[in-house]
Amino acid sequence: MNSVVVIPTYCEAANITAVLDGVLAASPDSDVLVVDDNSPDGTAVRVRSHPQFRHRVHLLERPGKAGLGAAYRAGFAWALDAGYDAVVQMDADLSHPPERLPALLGALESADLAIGSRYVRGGAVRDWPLRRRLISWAGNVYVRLVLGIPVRDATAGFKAFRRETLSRIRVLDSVSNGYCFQIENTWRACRAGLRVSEVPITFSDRGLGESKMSSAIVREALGRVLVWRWRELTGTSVAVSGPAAEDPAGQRNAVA
Ligand SMILES: Nc1nc2c(ncn2[C@@H]2O[C@H](COP(=O)(O)OP(=O)(O)O)[C@@H](O)[C@H]2O)c(=O)[nH]1
Ligand SMILES: [Mg+2]
Repeated sequence: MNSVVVIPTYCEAANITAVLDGVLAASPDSDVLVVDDNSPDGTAVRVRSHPQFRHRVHLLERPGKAGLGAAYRAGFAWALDAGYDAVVQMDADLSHPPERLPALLGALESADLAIGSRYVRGGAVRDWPLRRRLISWAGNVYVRLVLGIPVRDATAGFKAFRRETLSRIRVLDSVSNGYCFQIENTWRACRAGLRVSEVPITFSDRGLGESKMSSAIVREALGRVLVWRWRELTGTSVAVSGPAAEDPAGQRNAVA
């Protein structure tokens, strides 16, 4: 399967070269797309100066910081247009281990969505401060209780999708701006009856730079999860409403 690893960046100049090198070495058949929101620290300059730029490394530049969900939607649209069979999403801060890419992509042979999971047997979280561990743990308990999905790591950001999965869950039609983009897609995949597999990973605290996590991002996730469940219970859910168009152009029209 030809695959692309989509990496959203905002001020990751200190990490991006190491991440690119790690991905290219760990997954020799994968390309990379960096989606940069005009980072003032020159992240895009580092990407352009990578020896594999325009070969295996590509760059999508956006005018300003518009959130993780928006960056991924743009990156996924690019990947679908380019015809990749599998699309991986991954953070730029060295939290997600590139050496687990083969396991994640391999899982797609028998799954539609493979999640790099911290909370299955063999998975772990390394160096995260107690506050972040608690937010992540509580977030997962909340999502499992409210949405009732059988996924241990519903907030994970290291995932591989078959291209048909992105169409089936209508990913370009998703609404989340912040990190609840992760929850939204996992929920959509579960509700679409797709095969979801969790692959253990060790998650590490970011290499360098600062987290973009904020209370607004947490509030968005708490609120949206409740609204999604409410709509499901009242029969007004828009999670996955029938078979989706296979072509990305059709999807984009649905969003416009
Ligand atoms: N393009 C883009 N990337 C973002 C934005 N917000 C966060 N990111 C990236 O999303 C990934 C996860 O963000 P991070 O700050 O590490 O979140 P944390 O791990 O939850 O603390 C990193 O690669 C960030 O650079 C954004 O608004 N736009
Ligand atoms: Mg991070």
